Amino acid sequence: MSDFILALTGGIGGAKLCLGLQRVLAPGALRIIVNTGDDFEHLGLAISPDIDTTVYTLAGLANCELGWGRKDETWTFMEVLQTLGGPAWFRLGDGDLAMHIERTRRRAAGETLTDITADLAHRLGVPSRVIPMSDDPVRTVVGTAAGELAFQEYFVRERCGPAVTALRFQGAQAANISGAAAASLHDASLQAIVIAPSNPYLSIDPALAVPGMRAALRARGAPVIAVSPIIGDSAVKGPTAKIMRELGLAPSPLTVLEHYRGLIDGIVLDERDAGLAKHIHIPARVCDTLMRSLEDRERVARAVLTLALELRC
Ligand code: FO1
Repeated sequence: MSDFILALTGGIGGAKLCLGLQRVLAPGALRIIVNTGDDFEHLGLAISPDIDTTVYTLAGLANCELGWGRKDETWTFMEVLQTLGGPAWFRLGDGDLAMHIERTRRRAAGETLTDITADLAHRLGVPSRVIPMSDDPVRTVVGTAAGELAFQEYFVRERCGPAVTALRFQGAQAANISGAAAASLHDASLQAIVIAPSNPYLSIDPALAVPGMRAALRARGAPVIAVSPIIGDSAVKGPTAKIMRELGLAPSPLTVLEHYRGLIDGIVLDERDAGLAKHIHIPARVCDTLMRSLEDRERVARAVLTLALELRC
């Protein structure tokens, strides 16, 4: 059995770090547990946005401008759908559509999301294991003053506009950790766990809401390291800081640290927040965490791995 690192991730911010880890680690030495709280059924298709963002990023196929979907995409399907009066608020590119159709076909034939994801990732040349957090449906539901919205209605259709009053993860209590995720978390070759700089409330909490996940993350005593998705009082991308304010939380890496209290052993902060290190009660490492280039992603990955090594000594 070979040593490996396990990452817990959601959308594009987390996928960038996973790519950095994949590039600096030996082939096959990265496994990734991915949020499925964003999954939904649309046009009769099983859509798993965070799984696909992770797979496309690790396969070198991601659309970097959009932050989701495939690069060099064409949009004939959407154009025709719109002409025919179909729902056009959630855009499915022509190439991306094949992913959803194939996943839906295999789900209907009885395959698990875990097996489908592993096979599709392998076929697209991904050397890391991409693992759904659960094979059971868990759906993030966003509470707003005007009532509850399904996650993609809030995120895409309403463009994160409504103020968030609450979040819940429908189905989580009845869900099981996927077999592959549980096996990885209990594997003696697990060296460290990385909580990627994904939205803690939208992307990481759905996985933490699955019964047994928190205990499983601590099961082998491997160091758990988070990378802050907040720099100063802003998120690099997405609504993390906005949601924190709406939930009455100060957007700060210290709030993220507090959120993960009892779960993490170390944190990687951005160099702009170096002054906060003295307020932090666990080992912290500081680096430039902005990940624009491949070199940036490798740099953050190395910072995480260095901290993991220090924590293991
Ligand atoms: N995000 C958008 O902002 N607009 C879209 O039309 C959209 C379509 C889409 C299709 C497939 C897919 O896998 C992801 C897609 N996303 C889209 C991104 C996605 O909804 C969110 O970024 C994630 O759920 C949050 O991590």
